Amino acid sequence: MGLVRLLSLKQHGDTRGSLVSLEFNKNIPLDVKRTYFIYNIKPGEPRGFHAHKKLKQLAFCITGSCRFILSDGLSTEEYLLDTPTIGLWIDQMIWHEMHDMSENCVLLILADDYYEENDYIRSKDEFMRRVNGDELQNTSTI
Ligand code: T46
Repeated sequence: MGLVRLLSLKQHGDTRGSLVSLEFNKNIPLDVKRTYFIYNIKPGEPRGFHAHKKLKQLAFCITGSCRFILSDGLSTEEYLLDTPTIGLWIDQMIWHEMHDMSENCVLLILADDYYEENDYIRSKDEFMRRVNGDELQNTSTI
């Protein structure tokens, strides 16, 4: 399966504008415990550069655009998030980076757990060690 997994939401549009509704555990198949948004973007400043040990997240770009780079340690894929009706899944143990965020970019992130700094792997070396460690363990049990 590819690293880029998307969730498409229905847009209720009429002459007044557009509306998108998020219903947790309904059209959003995630047990959401926390949401946060990222805004006031300083142009050229990338963000992310970490993986989560357990946390699963879904990212929406409400306005503007943001290029996500995702890696599982073996392959790397990228996706330009620029439509408010499209959510990008950020699974556990996926190294993710946000680049080229437009100045008007607003990211809305849904997360299935509370903020816990211990869940972050902020060193790429440590991430690669853990991923390769898991790989070695998986091969040795075959
Ligand atoms: C992620 C990507 C997509 C909190 O106190 N509570 C929170 O819920 C969050 C998310 C962050 N913080 C604090 C921790 C840092 O002192 O806010 C500060 C900035 O966080 P960070 O440098 O991790 O921000 P990003 O944009 O690099 O990463 C964020 C999320 O932290 C992360 O979970 O997956 O967005």
